[in-house]
Amino acid sequence: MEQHTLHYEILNVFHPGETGQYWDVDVHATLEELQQFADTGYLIREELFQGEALQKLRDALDRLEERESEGRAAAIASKQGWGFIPRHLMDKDEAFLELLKFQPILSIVRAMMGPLVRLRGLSARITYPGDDRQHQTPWHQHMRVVPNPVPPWFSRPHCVDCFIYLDDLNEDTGGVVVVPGSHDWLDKATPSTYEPLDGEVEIRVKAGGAVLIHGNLWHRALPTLRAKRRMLIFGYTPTWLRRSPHGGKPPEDGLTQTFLKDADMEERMLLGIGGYT
Ligand SMILES: O=C(O)CCC(=O)C(=O)O
Ligand SMILES: [Fe+2]
Repeated sequence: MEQHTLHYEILNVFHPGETGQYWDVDVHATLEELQQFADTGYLIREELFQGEALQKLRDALDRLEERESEGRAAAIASKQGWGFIPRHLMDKDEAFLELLKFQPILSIVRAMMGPLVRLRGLSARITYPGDDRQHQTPWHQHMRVVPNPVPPWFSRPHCVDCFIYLDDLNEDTGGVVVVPGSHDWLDKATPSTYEPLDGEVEIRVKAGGAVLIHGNLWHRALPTLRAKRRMLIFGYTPTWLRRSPHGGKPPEDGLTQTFLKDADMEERMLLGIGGYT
């Protein structure tokens, strides 16, 4: 993997020399790949997790699925829906908390949005095979706050969402479909359908592969027809955006609470504390 180093300085900090003024980011991508990500709104990473690392994530998610079996039962019972979406994963298993600073993702996030970023959420999506396309998603985007018309000083929300697939995407599990460039369409809403759109691209990666998207890229997940499909969704935004509204409050005795007691400035920032003045 070709890498390059980015040097950032945060201007006008209160105390020159303070931690967080200078950042060196070893970016796990080429300049061409970053440009392509900016233009199309997505970037594919094959084999991000392999062997034991992949198995560890699968095991952690399988354990969580067992513990939250009521959510699973409800998802299987519903004939139409997105599937089972467990939330707040970093509070629920060390295997997920360990990914807080996973550089192959975080370095790209920082190359696209600057060094001051936070985790918006880490959730999973598990879909189960069933007749009649029971688990699929309509076209959607993730930052649903854009007004029409767009006023001159509107803060356009940027977000990098990283989909990590723990099973192969294929005919049986269902690929993910995107419309390249649609993250820049600020004056249009996604149609609330499951139908193909002009210019769409279907992406299939093998287990352990990832797809990074701008949070407002138009996308949909194809139906899971014949085999269970597991994936993780990491979302990162600038530090000054709020966490995802989905899934309610994190568990009070979650792992991140203990972790925060000894966390350094960067870790606190990634978990949503500080990072701006
Ligand atoms: O399952 C996928 O491939 C994408 C899921 C998705 O878009 C979502 O949960 O927001
Ligand atoms: Fe989505």
